[in-house]
Amino acid sequence: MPRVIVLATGGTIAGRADPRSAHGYNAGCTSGAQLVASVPGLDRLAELSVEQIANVASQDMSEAIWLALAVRIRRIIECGQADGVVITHGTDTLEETAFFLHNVLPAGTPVVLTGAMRPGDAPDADGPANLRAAVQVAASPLSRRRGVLVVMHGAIHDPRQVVKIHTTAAPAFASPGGGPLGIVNPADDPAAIRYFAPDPAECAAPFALSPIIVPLSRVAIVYAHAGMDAACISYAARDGARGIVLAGLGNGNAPQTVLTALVRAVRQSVIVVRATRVPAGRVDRNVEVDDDSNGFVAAGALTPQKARVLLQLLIANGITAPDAVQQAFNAGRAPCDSG
Ligand code: DAS
Repeated sequence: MPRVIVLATGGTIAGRADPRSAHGYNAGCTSGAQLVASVPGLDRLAELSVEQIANVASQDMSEAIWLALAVRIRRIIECGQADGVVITHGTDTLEETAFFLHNVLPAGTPVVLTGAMRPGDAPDADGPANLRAAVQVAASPLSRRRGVLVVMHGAIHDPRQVVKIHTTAAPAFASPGGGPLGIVNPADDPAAIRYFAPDPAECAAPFALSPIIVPLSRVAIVYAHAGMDAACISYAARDGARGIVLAGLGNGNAPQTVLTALVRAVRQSVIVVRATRVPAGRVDRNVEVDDDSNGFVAAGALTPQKARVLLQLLIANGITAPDAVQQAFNAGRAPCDSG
């Protein structure tokens, strides 16, 4: 039987209803062991063990918990303690944790994050099905060399693509850039998982963990809107931000006064990355903004929240030259020689 270690961190999947309202609940109430015990037949999929890393609602997820997960999973991989890992997690920051781990873990052992949009004691609880699917994916040889994955509502997602797209619906996650990597329990084969494409042959050189100390360098996200002024750029720079990610309009745009303030920040050695508030599509260099002369980086397909994580990791690893930073954003992960 494949060996799967479940690392529990809290979230709605471990939540319990609260009578304060019809849909009220509290995240992070039950343990990972209780979660695993509550899903019938899980022990027929894999030899399971459970560890409680944290028990928080993921709006309270921290860089310290990220590092604890990364260190523990690195050890699981290096010591061959499991064939796959499942992380149960709140849904609010699940995509950011997945993206962080995607950048600091080697790709050989499947690491699957999952959560739930309904607490465990809700009549329409989705956690048990999500946890079962996550164990299936983590235990499958088809998932090897695919590294970190997100499994929610029967879909297998790439951490670089997946985003939470709905505040309450059960199918709350999607990959607008190109769809999921695969599906779990397809109708024609309920016991199977199916990937739509062969595993990537990309370099699996993650960032080194050793230079990463928490808290990571401050990287601010500035949300663009019609009529915005440049005050928030000045605040961020004055607040000690090493990087500023613009959640820009359209193709990563902003009013000219804001772009001028961002150029001033670049001159103060702040790294500026143009991302977008638009839910789908890429931000590429030199379309409406002259990145070459402004010294900006284009986020490519990364959302602002993931661009922030990648920039923090680049800074932690001393990769701050604009060309090297842009190379990492073009790949959506650590440059190949950064491990
Ligand atoms: N607040 C949410 C969180 O813990 C609850 C959830 O959906 O998991 O991220």
